[in-house]
Amino acid sequence: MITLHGFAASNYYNLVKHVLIYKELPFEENLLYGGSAELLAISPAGKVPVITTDEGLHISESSVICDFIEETYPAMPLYPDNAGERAVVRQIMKIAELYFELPSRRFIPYVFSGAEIPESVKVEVRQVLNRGVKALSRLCRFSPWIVGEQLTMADIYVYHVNTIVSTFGSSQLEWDILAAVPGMKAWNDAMSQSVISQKVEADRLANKTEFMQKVKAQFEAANTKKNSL
Ligand SMILES: N[C@@H](CCC(=O)N[C@@H](CS)C(=O)NCC(=O)O)C(=O)O
Repeated sequence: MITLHGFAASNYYNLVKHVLIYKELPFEENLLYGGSAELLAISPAGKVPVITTDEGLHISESSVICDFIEETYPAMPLYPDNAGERAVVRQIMKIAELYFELPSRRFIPYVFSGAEIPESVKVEVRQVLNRGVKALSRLCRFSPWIVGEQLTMADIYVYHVNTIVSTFGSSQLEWDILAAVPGMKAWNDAMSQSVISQKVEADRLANKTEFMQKVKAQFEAANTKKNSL
């Protein structure tokens, strides 16, 4: 049975969990946070999620895990048969990661520490997000799924990317970023209604308080260290 390591407040963890549930694969969850020695032993970059396979192989990086799951468990496919169409799905996932997820994440340390976000950072993040908005507007169809009639890995991936875009990007820039991509907002709302999304969201909420305590402890430890230098 696959073991999924990480914590439910992580959107990267949740997208892999969503894929596992969608494919009806049995898996167990192992609660691990960033910075732990146990995580570093199985994740080269010390990031979650990580999965441990039946053979005892540890795999990190969410998009790599998604590909591994698809290749190993091809039933209930999440990629199209056609190689060109598969490339479009992966292109959307990559663009969402580079131009939606990562710029929005730039705000996280400021939000968690309560520090003011410098205007220069906001300008830079807005520029990158704008690129993402334009690229995704050109690529996504939302009819009804991102690439058309088949629900694909891109639907699951972008849906969980969007939690970070809304929570950090939109709120800090006072810009409804999802609404800037034609069709995305309605599709995102539909995705959020699925039984799987609701289960993943319930688990995320259940983990939120403990996760925030960990974050607070990390910031306090960093401040103590800074003050003692
Ligand atoms: N590129 C990685 C990013 C994963 C990532 O950033 N995970 C965060 C949680 S959402 C993490 O592990 N943070 C802990 C840390 O940075 O120490 C992926 O796609 O899996």
